[in-house]
Amino acid sequence: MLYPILTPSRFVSDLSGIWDFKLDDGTGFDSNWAAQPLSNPMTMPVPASYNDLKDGIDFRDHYGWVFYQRTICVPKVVADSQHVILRCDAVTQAARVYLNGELLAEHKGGFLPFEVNLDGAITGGEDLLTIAVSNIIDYTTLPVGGEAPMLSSIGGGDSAASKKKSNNPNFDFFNYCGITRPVRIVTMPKTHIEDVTVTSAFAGEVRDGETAELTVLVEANGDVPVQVEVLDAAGTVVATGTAEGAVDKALDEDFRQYEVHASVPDVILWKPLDAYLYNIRVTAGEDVYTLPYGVRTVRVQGKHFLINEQPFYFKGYGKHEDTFPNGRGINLPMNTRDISIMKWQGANSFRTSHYPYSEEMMRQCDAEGIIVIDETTAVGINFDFGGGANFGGQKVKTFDKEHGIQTFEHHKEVIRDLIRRDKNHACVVMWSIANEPDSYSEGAYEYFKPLYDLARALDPETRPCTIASVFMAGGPDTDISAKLSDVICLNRYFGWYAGGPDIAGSEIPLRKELDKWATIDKPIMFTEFGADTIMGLHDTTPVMYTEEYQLDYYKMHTRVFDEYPCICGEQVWNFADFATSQSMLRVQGNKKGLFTRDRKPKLAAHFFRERWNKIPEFGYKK
Ligand code: GCB
Repeated sequence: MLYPILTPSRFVSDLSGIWDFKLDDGTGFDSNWAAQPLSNPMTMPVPASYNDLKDGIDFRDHYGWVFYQRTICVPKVVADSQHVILRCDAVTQAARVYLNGELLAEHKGGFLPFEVNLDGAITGGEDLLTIAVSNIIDYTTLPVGGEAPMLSSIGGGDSAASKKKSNNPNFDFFNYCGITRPVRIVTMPKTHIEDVTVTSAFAGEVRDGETAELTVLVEANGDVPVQVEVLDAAGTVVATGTAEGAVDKALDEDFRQYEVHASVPDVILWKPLDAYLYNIRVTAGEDVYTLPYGVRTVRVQGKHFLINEQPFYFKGYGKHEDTFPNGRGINLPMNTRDISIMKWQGANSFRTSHYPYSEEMMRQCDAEGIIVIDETTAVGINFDFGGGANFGGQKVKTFDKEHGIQTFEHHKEVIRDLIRRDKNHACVVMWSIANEPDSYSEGAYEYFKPLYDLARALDPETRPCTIASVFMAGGPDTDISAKLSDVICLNRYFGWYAGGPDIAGSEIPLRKELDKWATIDKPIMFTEFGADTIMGLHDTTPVMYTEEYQLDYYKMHTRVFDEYPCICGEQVWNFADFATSQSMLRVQGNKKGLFTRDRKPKLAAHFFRERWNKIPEFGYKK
């Protein structure tokens, strides 16, 4: 799916601003709120999560639907001559989109874009746009949750509050919701480019100065002449190509697919922390679309993760899109700051734990040379966490046909939509199919094998695939990662959830597990390891939660990593402190950040700054 941009043939109108807003009191759909202006609405910014923007727990933890509303106008002359869509970048967790009271589209899943066709629905006057948003998570949604009566876990008995419905996330981040990323009206010619896919190949060696052979697949909804120009960073056309009619590989019968080849001489490769982007300008009939594109290769060989055929070492973090008061709402200044902090620290990568991040962040990582492991929304596929997914104290197995997880079909959709959105990004080097699923129980292989197959089949670059494997998965004998993942990604908490506060003692099981993984011929990396640390808490004896404990914890781990040639990277948990549901284990959120939520460094941040600035991007492990 194409990112919405202005081009000589496309116009974009950003609907960011203050919208009318109302929490559903249970009558929103029956009384058809979408058909008329909301009565007594609140004000609400779009894009943002709504949760932290008004006071009171009932607002923050509202369960169910909310309604956003505003008017839109598209001049009749435009609506008559152009194809008009509404482009929603992310509405969390589900959306129903209405124009003048008529339901035009529904979308499930809170972190990927969708388009609503407005052709024929625009009146040319003022049109009432309503987006109803649900925050409900259950065993069919990704992320996974359950419904819970409040207070049930602390013996609320039959008090009135205990009967109140609430979300019970089976994951460790606050269920921020709303219209979290931009909503735009986009116009384009009626016969237009629907999608562009670019891949590159090398006849000779993969290095600067060689010729890169680009293949550009263009999907359009009609028979049109298709041309491609490749522009270098200075804007000079360095290669061109023309399609010889549509090829018979259309994804959909209404669409044609065109294949264009262009040879880029004296190529400048895209490299980690040294990005170089070409612009691919596609012209299909009257429509023009320009895509930034970095030329680089990625593959796994033995125990190495190769970028441009050189062994890369991941230095970085698991992150969250989490700031105050935006919640998960897009925060462009903070994204910019985060990338600056990563570079200050000598990091080169992060994982989009635990959902796809904004397209603006992905484009910025392309431009800044930050390496990204791109994760789906599949978090919580593990009933051993209990979360909301286990009901009534009854033990249910994750893949139990009747009562277990029912996410498979949606999981496929998410993989399809994620790859369709992010396939052209140079920054994306690996797909993470899920975070900490139950990868060690009966049914896990049958659930995951088709999903890996799907990702590999859909990705034109066939990037490596992985899951971030949970502690309980044990080693290669029990964890399906060993069979399915191209890179073994370990989330491990030796010295925190297991073995804390005995850091020295925790080194023994850490090494034991690594010894087992080292026997298989695959690269291994840590995608999570960390310790909760309250900024400003210090002690001469490093006890848990102090900055000294976090530092010692990381010193022990990194010393061990340096002794294992098979380890190709370390991504700490977490870049910064972040909001979670309330619980006895969380002090106003998860405090495992190297930085506080407002991005001030803890002691360990300085340790990693020293370490990572000494570790080269390539060739660290021989
Ligand atoms: C994990 C999860 C992550 C949590 C983290 C923690 O294993 O993947 O979402 O936030 O542990 O801090 O407990």
